[in-house]
Amino acid sequence: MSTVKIGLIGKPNVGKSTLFSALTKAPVDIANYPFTTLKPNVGIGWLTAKCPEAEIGSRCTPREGSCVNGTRFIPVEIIDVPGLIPGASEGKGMGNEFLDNIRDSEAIIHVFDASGRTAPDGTPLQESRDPVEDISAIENEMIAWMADRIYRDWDKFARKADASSERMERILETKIGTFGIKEKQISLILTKDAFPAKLSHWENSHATRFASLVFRYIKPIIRVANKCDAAPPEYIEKILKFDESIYFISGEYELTLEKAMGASLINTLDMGFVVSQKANQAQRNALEKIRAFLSSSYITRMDQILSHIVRDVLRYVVAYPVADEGTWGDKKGNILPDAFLMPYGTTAHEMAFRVHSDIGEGFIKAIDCRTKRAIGKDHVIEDSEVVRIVSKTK
Ligand SMILES: Nc1nc2c(ncn2[C@@H]2O[C@H](COP(=O)(O)OP(=O)(O)OP(=O)(O)O)[C@@H](O)[C@H]2O)c(=O)[nH]1
Ligand SMILES: [Mg+2]
Repeated sequence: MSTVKIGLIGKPNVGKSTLFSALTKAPVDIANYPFTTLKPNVGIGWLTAKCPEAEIGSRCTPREGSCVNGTRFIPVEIIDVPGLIPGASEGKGMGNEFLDNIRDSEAIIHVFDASGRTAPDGTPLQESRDPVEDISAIENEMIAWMADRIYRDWDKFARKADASSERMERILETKIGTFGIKEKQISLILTKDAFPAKLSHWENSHATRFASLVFRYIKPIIRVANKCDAAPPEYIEKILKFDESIYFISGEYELTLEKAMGASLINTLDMGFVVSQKANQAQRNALEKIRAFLSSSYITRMDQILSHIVRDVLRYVVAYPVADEGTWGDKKGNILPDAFLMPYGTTAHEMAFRVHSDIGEGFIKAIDCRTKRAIGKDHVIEDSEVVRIVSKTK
């Protein structure tokens, strides 16, 4: 099944794996030295959505993910890679080969250390330094990595391409389709700057410009300031001044809460958690400190960041295909078995293809299960829609 993929990148030792572990609940190596992660970690994080089960008065039976107290957990793939350092494109640190593992990620979370306690190569520091200093350098490494992949073997490719009668965006798609970039998206990028009409006239600088536009318009980079629990207020201000859209978090506190939840010391990850009688005084104090910190107005919880990326930045909606508009179940009686993540703009007909290619080909109409009215093939599926597809195929 197709899942949304999100890559986690950043300097070494900034807390990428801590965040990965908290998002996916997977145990991975976390340590206070650079290059703890040597190979990418792939796991599943969970996007939450309000399940429509209450409207039908039955409990749902998800095929994938789960549903807890009316909150549906929908899988999203998260990929944690080793740390990047300035000069990685020239082979410094662990180089940038490992970034090929996040080639088809739709968005990138750039984690940096808000406490400023790590050197550009990730070495822990006693004295702190300006936390915004490395942000652009790391993002330039991402651009250099993609530009290098685009411009690799360019001459041969460009000569062949210029001799063919195909549209430029279609030809470019054959070269950079591995980044998950579609022809339409390439067209958009080509309108954003002046690129030579002949591919053989492209220089390395054009590939670099193209790559930087990919990160601006197609694969957005979301900046996340981690270790805020250890960051002085003046650093938080400095970061906000640099970019007010940055999210502030504490991966360590999030992970501690996850562990407390796993040990049944708290009943929920929400800030209204109740601490169990099992917790000793030290655990109680730690949990209260975390509650106070994560309740600060400038802090965002990690699940909110994930939701923001998938829903607001990538503009996905969640829709529920069912076989029966009365029960909202499938043919076997499973209630709301699937929660599809689909880009906003997906039509009922496209949704039918997502269910099964036969269902798409035999499409007759769809039914909005709330109103029980028929909807046509071009109807754009809205968030939380429950849809029955009527198709010629049985
Ligand atoms: N104070 C504080 N420390 C944190 C936080 N998140 C992670 N750390 C610590 O930072 C260190 C590095 O964490 P990792 O998750 O291994 O960092 P990484 O970015 O994956 O590092 P590499 O794999 O080496 O690139 C560990 O000692 C973590 O415990 C946080 O939110 N606050
Ligand atoms: Mg790591």
